[in-house]
Amino acid sequence: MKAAHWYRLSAAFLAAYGFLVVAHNETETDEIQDETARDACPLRLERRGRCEGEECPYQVSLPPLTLQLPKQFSRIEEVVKEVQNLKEIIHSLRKSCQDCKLQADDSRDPGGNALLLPSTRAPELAGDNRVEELESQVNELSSELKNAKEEINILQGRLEKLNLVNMNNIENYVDSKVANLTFVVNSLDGKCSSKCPNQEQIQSRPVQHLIYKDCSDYYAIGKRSSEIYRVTPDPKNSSFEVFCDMETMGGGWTVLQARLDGSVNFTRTWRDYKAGFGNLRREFWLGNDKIHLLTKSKEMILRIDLEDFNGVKLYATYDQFYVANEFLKYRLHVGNYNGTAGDALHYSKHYNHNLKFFTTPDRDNDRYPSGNCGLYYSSGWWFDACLSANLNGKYYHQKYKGVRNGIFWGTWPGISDAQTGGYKSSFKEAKMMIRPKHFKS
Ligand SMILES: [Ca+2]
Repeated sequence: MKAAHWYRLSAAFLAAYGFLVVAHNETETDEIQDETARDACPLRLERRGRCEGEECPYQVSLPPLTLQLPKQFSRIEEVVKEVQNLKEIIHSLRKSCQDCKLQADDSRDPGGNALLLPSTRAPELAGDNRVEELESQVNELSSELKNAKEEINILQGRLEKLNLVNMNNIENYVDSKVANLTFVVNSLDGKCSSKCPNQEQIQSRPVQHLIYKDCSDYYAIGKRSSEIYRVTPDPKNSSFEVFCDMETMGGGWTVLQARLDGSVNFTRTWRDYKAGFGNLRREFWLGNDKIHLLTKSKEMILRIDLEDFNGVKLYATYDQFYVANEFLKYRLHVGNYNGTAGDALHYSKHYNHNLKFFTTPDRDNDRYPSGNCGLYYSSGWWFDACLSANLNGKYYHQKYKGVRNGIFWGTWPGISDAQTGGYKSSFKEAKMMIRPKHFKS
């Protein structure tokens, strides 16, 4: 608007100026030139031509005029051109728009009847309808998008939940299935269908044909001396020797671990704990693979016997005991506690050895993120983060100082009490053994 205003103003002024110049050029000059007078007064009145009676032609000469024009002045021509161009564009657009409308009407009505409608408002109405149609389509699309977004959110939530089904959950599942199957197999043990051989046939069989799965089978055939026996808990795997305790609490116990005198080092590798080490008549760890086979073969209970250096003897039993295979890192499953030594395997929410993996100084499967409990406590055990029990700790012949890496049972009477000089108590003897849950002595 400003540019247009300037243009109009300037054009009017130029026109006036141009006229003056032209008039001046066409004028014949027959007056007397008086240079000094012209210099003295820039505004001059002169007579031009001849007088007719008293009437004479005169002319006024004005001084040269200088006007400051705005800078945009030089762009006026450009602007005018642009305006012209824009006008043409608008015109062509208007035309094409009209064509468009006609085409649209044509396409909607192949007969071209729309063009023949008497009302001149028809194309406009059609346009309005079209807009409404488009609007409703857009609304539809946006609601569909909203639904899609909600679905994406739901799916995202499900995906997050699925992520929680990690290896631990799968292992839990497999373990529980194995435990269930073990229970079913055990309950079927000894139960025969009508096709089974009768008792006479069984009794007439030579004794060497029987498979002794664990010490309770030897007890069942009358063995009463605590000794080394050969067992075959799983016919698909080779047999191996175990020490049987035929005296404690009715006998029939297969011993898994024994500490007596510190003659065997229990700070061992994964391989050692897997295969077993020590002397079956003295101190030893039977071996995780063997423990797995024994506990898989029948539903087992666990008994732990402890004796401290004051001669106090206490015990703990668990009504279920199962150790998973190596693939599942020999995970521990223990049932309900009973006994006198206290339930150190389920000490608290934060110290719970049940369902923990086996850890050795060279294999960290514990729940302590900043290090290896097995390395710190010199042992192979089902560490949590880290322990309330550790029967494979170092054997100390007396009270000791420093890291509590000795044989430990956290619920032992007075074990957590402050000792003079920071001394820690240890155990004189420890023993772990198993027997079938449905053992009959
Ligand atoms: Ca760790």
